[in-house]
Amino acid sequence: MLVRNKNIGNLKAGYLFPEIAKRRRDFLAKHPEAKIISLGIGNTTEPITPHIDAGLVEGARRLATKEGYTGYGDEQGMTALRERIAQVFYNSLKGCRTISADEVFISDGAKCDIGRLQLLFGSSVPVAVQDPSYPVYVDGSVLIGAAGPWNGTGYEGISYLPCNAENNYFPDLAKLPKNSLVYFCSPNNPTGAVATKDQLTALVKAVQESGSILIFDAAYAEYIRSPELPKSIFQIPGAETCAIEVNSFSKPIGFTGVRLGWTIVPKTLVYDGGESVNADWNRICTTVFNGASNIAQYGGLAALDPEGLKEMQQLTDYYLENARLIRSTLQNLGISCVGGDNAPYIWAQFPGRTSWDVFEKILETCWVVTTPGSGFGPAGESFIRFSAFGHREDIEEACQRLSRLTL
Ligand code: PGU
Repeated sequence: MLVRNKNIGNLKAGYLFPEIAKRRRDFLAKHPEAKIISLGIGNTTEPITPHIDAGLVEGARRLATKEGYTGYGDEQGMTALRERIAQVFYNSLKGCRTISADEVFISDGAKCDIGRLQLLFGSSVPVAVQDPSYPVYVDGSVLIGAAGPWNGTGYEGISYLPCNAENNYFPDLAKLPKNSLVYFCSPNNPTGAVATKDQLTALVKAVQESGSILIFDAAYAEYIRSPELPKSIFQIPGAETCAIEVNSFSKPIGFTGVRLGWTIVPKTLVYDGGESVNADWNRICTTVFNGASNIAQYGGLAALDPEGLKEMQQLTDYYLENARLIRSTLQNLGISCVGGDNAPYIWAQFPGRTSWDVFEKILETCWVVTTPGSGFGPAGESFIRFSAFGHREDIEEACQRLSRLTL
């Protein structure tokens, strides 16, 4: 018989969000009367806005015409979309290094690209992550064999860089391992913290000095409202020689189900031997990816029109208002929390309690699903993440229920 890939066996448990969905199902089986509200997975809830929807519809309609039909497209994405992303999200940003269209690779989402990016570095690269962090960085590293097995407190081969109230949710950069792959997410999932220009400048310097490469996840960049906070790592000088940026249309325009993202790999980024990372990424994309859906890409193009950008702003404002409501409810209860002002997540601390214990308590007494902080890494223990994605009336109802929470 064929033996199992031992890397899969090294994963300690199921992926976090299906595990939460299972607990919700188990609770509902016992309490079928419960009207559960989810502030758990960061899944968008509001309809796609009219101008962007028209772009999708037009993309689909084209396919039904002889002139407009297209089959496989370029694996890297439509040139017009690559150009537009470079222009709108980078070249019009203050202090951003100029990004050219051939440094933009269109994808079916940031999660998928984070998984594929690991093919660039293989199984022997040391990995550093913010702790807590989006689970795909660590679980993906285990799957490719760069990390694992679990040693009781973390996976072998992963440097967990704690981010907590003591360090203002920014890690101690002296702990970066040499020649490693460093994952960094800002605005952060799960803490909602956003790194300042000075912090990102220090990060880029530390990554350069340690001979490492940074994978910067900017999936929530469009939630930044404070103008002095960088939206892209390429606003930091030097990032073009040490960083890759992954990004997505999921959270700014509700394309979580449509699936569209992009990755920036600068042509100035090289390995130790001088080989081009951009050329290798092109090779990987052309080999194990066949391009994002052409319909989705027309939707993406519409999102980058002035009208689409206005809709993007309105949609992200809506979720940020949800975040404000949740945060003030928690603060009124005396719960210490961060995030929610430039990010759609609130990170709340419950000292002396385990995350799963608090998760169960909130589910049982408020019928609200959350995400246990320990699912994002060892430093997440005793925290709960509240997601601001939800219909306003559900958020208001959840806040009312949470305001009666006693622990
Ligand atoms: N990057 C970060 C930091 C994310 O939080 C998420 C989604 C993604 C990437 C995925 O982006 P796509 O472009 O849609 O692939 N995080 C959500 C959803 C859970 C999941 O497993 O992706 C969350 O609740 O954390």
